[in-house]
Amino acid sequence: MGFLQGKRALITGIASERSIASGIAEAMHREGAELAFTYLNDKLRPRVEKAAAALGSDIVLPLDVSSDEQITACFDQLGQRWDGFDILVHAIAYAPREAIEGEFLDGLTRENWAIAHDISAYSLAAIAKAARPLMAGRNGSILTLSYLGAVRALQNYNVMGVAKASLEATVRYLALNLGPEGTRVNAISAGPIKTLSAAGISNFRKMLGQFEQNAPLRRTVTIEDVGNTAAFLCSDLALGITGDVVYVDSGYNILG
Ligand code: 0WD
Repeated sequence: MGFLQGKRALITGIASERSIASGIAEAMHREGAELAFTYLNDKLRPRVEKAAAALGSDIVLPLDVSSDEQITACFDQLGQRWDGFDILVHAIAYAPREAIEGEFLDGLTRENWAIAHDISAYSLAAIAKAARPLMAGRNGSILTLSYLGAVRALQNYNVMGVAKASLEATVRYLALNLGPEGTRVNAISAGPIKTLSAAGISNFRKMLGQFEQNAPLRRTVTIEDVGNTAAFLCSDLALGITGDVVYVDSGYNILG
């Protein structure tokens, strides 16, 4: 029997089969969780429906986190299928491309800053708030994805690093707020993985090579590595862990 048997999980952020969210969904399914999915727009819908069907799910809901109406509607609709659920996976981030190439100040505008923080950090708190009534009192677990640029100044990551710092702080405040009702909130800080989002970061290939040569484990991480840690963190094996950022990065973050 899998260690997520009897758990229900809502997975956001699938854009392709290479998405980190796809690796997470796969691992959670393997461990026995029942899944539901969201998709960003009509273009991505068929892909997410296909992924859902392959993992035995027919709950596929629209969710663009820039829309308050869609956030409300998503959890209303989920509540019609499930009287409650246990796991919420937030694998969503976005910054305008000109903000994540070149130097920090090159792409700095009030608008780029606002968009990066809105989609990449505020959205976690917003969906946690909307999910709260369905998740309370059942050892629930909320999980988001961060990156080392939250705590180190990394070339090109720019405003996304600032948004990830906000995301990690949001994890701590949500953990404090939701802990008394049994809901845990954590982040995985993943090493670089070639996904659609990552392709938008300039010099990403160079970064991957540099990572592989220097990380203590001398290898890049996979969506399976992240998926397995995500499944553990959202299971009752991790009931003592909340407000934390767990690094799944071949040890890269310990380097001086
Ligand atoms: O190296 C990497 N790939 C790392 C990614 C290292 C460490 C962390 N992460 C994070 C990302 O910052 C993100 O938070 O992992 C999370 C998932 O990213 P991913 O799997 O690398 O990227 P991708 O497969 O592109 O999925 C992210 C998805 C979007 O994809 P596109 O390519 O269409 O932007 O986030 C979704 C969308 O599906 N997304 C939204 N969902 C709802 N509402 C929105 C939105 N407004 N914007 C983007």
